Amino acid sequence: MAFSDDEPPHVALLPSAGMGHLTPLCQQAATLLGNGCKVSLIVFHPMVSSSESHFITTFLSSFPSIHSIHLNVTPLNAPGDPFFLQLEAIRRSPHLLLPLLNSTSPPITSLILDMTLASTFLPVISSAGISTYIFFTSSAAMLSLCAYFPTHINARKISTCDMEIPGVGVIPKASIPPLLHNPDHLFTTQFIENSLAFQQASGILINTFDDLEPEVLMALNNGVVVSGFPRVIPVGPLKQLFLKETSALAWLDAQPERSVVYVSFGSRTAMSVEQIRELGVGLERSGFRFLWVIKTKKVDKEEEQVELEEVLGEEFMESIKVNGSMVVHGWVEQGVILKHEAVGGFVSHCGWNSVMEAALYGVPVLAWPQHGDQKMNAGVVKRSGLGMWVEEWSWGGEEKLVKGEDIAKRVKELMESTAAQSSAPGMAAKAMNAIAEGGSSRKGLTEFIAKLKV
Ligand code: UDP
Ligand code: G50
Repeated sequence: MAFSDDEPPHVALLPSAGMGHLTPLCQQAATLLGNGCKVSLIVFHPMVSSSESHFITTFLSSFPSIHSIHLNVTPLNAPGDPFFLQLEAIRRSPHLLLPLLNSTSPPITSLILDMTLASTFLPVISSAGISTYIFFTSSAAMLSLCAYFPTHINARKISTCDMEIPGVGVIPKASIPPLLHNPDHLFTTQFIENSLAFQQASGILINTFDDLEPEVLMALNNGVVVSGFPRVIPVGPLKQLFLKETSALAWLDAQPERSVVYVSFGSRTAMSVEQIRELGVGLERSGFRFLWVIKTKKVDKEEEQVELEEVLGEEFMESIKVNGSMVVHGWVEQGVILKHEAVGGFVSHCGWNSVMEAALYGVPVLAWPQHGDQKMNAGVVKRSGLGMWVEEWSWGGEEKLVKGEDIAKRVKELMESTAAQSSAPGMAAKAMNAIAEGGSSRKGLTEFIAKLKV
């Protein structure tokens, strides 16, 4: 993009903890750089997982003109989810960031802020005369829930019933992120504070596109969900970064087209050992070859990695060899896998980035949400035709075990259903249109960048 005067806008991006937040903010950073902006990335230390530190190192070396601003946060010495603790530590550090922003040259004119940091950072940054945009890393469906939640709580006083979002519809209680059922939980308090802070933002960028969530985006932007809500700018699907060789690539190359089921539950979801075993039984019984990424630890830095044999048993490991499938313990470059023509289905926890990657590459999804916002995202998968969702399957640490037989039946359905197999590639075509010249997401991005100059 050409700018009217000499200086391009200088945009800083502020991601939150976890790959699900880091990935889209860095993808957005790369896109802004490619469109002529000067870009700075704020990087917090120490990081929670090795995936995050490895990702940042690779990202910064791939884009040497992106300037990084390092910020040391004081880790909280408390028990609990390490990602939430890191989030809390970051939320407490706007006063450390401000002097760094003020000392950059050329000065930072705009900041793109992860939604989970809105309420503590937005007032401080805005008071310094920097225009602030929110980046919402989940679905527009989840954004509508977030936007309407303070009104819902005020009207009802409790958050334990179904929720009717104006212009969107009724969200069953079971789909509301479990922590939000407790109005006194810190997560809920922050969720409400962040939602209210969005009102002060210059706009909200989101990794989705018009054809994937048309009604919700319209309701948000017509002021039906919350009147006077800032403009929501869909910019997805985001640009995929370093699509390089992975350990599974040679194996995938040897598989027939659309024959493989890819199975992954994201960067931070560890299932119970019993459920992992049952999933193994199901995948085997489906009769399809599978590429299964297993996580046995929430944080990959933790010591005492369990051996896969210990979890799955020697017999199962042996049968994988016979069946010709592949199991990876740890990390794969997911974009490479979903892009590969051998992959014909994706059993996914529905972290929003994974859903968008499936949409981009036209891989039908069998949604098996596990935590947080994932049921809201699974709803998008089902409504849009990107895939299917068995709503009664267990989630959120429920004791209920989903049996292998049931899993096998659904995997077969996913791989053999003509509807699923044709509708997902259709969605990929719409995704590509959205980011092509003249497409809805491309227009949104262009308008956003033009405003950065004003
Ligand atoms: N990811 C990956 N390899 C893995 C697991 C995850 O490349 O083994 C990437 C995935 O492609 C996505 C991000 O990490 O871009 C995870 O974000 P998502 O929102 O899907 O789920 P989360 O991990 O936050 O639950
Ligand atoms: C992770 C999680 C639970 C959860 C969510 C997660 C979301 C996303 C939206 O991403 O709902 C969101 C989260 C926090 C916030 C504002 C918006 O303060 O484990 O519900």
